Amino acid sequence: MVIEIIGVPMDLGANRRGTDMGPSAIRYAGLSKALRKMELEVIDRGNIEIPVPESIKTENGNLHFLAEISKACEKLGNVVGGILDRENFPLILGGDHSIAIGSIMGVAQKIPDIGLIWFDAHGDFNTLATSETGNIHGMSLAAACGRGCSELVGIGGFAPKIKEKKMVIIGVRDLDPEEKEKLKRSQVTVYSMKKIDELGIAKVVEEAIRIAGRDGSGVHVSFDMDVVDPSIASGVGTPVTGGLNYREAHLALELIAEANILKSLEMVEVNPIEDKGGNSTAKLAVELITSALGKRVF
Ligand code: Z70
Ligand code: MN
Ligand code: MN
Ligand code: MN
Repeated sequence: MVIEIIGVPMDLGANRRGTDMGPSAIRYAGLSKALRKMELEVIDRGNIEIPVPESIKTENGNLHFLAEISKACEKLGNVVGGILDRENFPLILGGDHSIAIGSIMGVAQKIPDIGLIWFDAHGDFNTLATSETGNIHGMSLAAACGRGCSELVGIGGFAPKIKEKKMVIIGVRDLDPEEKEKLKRSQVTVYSMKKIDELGIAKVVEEAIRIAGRDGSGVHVSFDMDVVDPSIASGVGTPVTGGLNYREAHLALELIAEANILKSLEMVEVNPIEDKGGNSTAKLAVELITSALGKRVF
């Protein structure tokens, strides 16, 4: 398998700087070397060009940096589509989670009926009407469902990108009040941390694979590093206590690898500025990527 890496140094969708350095941090943590050690062929396509926030003069007041994010997502979607056309595997490095709109555009364009497994402490299910921040990284899953403003929803010229019935969120523990109600009324399947405590991560992931992977069309995994507990992943934009532990995070991705359903993967929200342990969060991201791509102990 040929892995094509594409970095998206995006922080326009979040309220603090630093996730723009995520792709560098993950590369610096030894990503290519780790993948080549697994005998995977790696092509690094560099980064999508993203404007620097301080250089943007007129900013959309309600949806922060809407025009810039939409444009970047469209570009990313086309790059991801190209990777799939070459029958290679897209590995997308974020960047804040707004980039998922672009990743999903690319994958859904090429693989109709793709499923989605979304690891996150958050729901990212806001729209302008429910968001308390105006930050687009809190709206990207909703946009993929066809919910929200037309600029985001219509990226790539089609909507919804994926049917809600084939979407699963794992690890949620921080939802805004209206976001929660909207998610409850949707057809997205949500496994909160409470559910993981009750059922165990293996059972949860097994169910997620069944739901998102039904019909055999494969899944895109969007992995927000803040799903992992901040005690081992401090370098994220929005840490929330009570997340996945080290083995739960690995096992989840190991089970997905074993199921042979993964069509593309993105790792987002690594913020090396916030990291309390050197570059430890990016190092963990590299490890998790190797698990998702089939690294086996035994
Ligand atoms: C909040 C919002 C969010 C990630 C924070 C936070 C959303 N619900 N997403 N960090 N990855 O602003 O909408
Ligand atoms: Mn997120
Ligand atoms: Mn999050
Ligand atoms: Mn909030």
